Amino acid sequence: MAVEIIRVPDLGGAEEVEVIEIPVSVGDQIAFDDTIVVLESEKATMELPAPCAGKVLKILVALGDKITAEGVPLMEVEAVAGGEVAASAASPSTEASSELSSEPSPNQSSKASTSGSQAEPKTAPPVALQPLAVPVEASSAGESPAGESKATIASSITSAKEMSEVYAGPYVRRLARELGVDLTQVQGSGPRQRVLKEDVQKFVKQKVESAGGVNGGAGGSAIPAVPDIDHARFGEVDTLAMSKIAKLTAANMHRSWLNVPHVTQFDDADITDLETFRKSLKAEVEQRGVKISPVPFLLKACALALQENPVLNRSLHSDGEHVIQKNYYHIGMAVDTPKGLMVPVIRDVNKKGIWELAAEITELANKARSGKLTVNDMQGGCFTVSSLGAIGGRGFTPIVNTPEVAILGVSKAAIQPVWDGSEFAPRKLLPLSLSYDHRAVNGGDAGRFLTQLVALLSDIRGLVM
Ligand code: CAO
Repeated sequence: MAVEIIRVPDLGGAEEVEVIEIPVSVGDQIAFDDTIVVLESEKATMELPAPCAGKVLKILVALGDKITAEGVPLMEVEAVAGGEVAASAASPSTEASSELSSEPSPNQSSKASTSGSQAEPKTAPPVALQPLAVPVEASSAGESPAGESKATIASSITSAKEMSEVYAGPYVRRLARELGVDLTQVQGSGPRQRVLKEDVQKFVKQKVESAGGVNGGAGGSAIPAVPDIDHARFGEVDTLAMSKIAKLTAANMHRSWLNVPHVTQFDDADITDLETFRKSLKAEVEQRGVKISPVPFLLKACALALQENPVLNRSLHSDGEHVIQKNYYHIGMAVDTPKGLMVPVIRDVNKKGIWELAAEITELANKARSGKLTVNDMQGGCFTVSSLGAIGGRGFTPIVNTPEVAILGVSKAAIQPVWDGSEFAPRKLLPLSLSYDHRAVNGGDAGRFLTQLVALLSDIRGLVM
């Protein structure tokens, strides 16, 4: 491995340049073309690319050093074995104009000097520095940064507007591009508000923190995107359009999932007696022509439990200072339709009897399935019941239907052995899962609600009294 000394190339006519950034440290592995030093003249900023790959052994200049001539040694690099010194020292966006030799040629004499640096110049590599970022005052009237006569403005600066708005070098611009940072949003802390690498890093850190990534701040959207996959590479696929309802449901679920700190609590209600009672209604069901499933009992029990546990009958106010206590008991009921999930709302459930509720459930479910629900039918809910009992499953964690603060998931009831104190008895247990917004509802509130709900369903006298 050869030790290469990287030197300042031709200053392109500038009388003095200042070392304003050193984006590498001793010990860093650098690749060919990596930016190793950024220099600034009176009118332009110049980024020096590494002419070889290797390990930084010594940095021979310091921030603030003034360089007045070419040839000043900048860095000692242990070049990788077999790695040749690059034929170009120009920026990646410009053509090489000549060779930047890491070793001074014998007939080259030192013309360079620095102030504040310990380095002594030895050679003058014959390559022009390219001005890559232009300070505000040099960017007007289409004037090229004339002090650097051979200079061209790098293509990384794409518009005059950008040039006049942001004062930053290509290294910083590239870093910003890689991190998706809009440089016009970044406050520069360098000379003449030049945006430095540290400014971009600080900006990203602040964004991450304000998005809740580190300090748990409120809101934010720093969510990594799911990569797009070409599924057809793995087999035959069809791309189907989503229905309006499916798109709306997806948006609502996403919003709730991102905004609401969910907790889900589980319990089983012993509905053996409820089921016996329900089956005893068979003749009346036929006579009235109204079908009764466990769902109207569930709605009624929820309304009563909400009355006793008003914390679950609230919505959070958007000002973050208040909650809205609802003194009515309108309950949404999730309906599975061919076009997607719909949630019609049954109003004043606490004031209605089981037959009335059963009739309304059937009517609203039919309207949902035939696409006849009105907007009004789906507004004003305080709480939602999602019953998958007829479909199956032992439990699930429903997503709160915001701005409500709680939702009840109902799974399939099944007969199970229950210890009654002296023996196991076959009882019909209904699995319940209560998800709630932990910003509005504490575990104690949810526990009391669910315990009361279980009690009401297990002894339906409480429901009808
Ligand atoms: N356990 C066991 N059986 C149950 C049950 C339960 N928890 N709940 C209902 N059933 C039975 C009923 O007893 C009835 O059977 P019988 O006629 O033998 O008595 C049958 O299932 C009726 O089911 P149903 O679906 O016709 O009526 P329902 O009143 O139970 O439910 C409705 C109405 C609208 C809630 C339901 O049809 C529905 O759409 N559920 C899906 C909700 C949903 O998709 N939730 C997920 C949302 S989040 O993705």
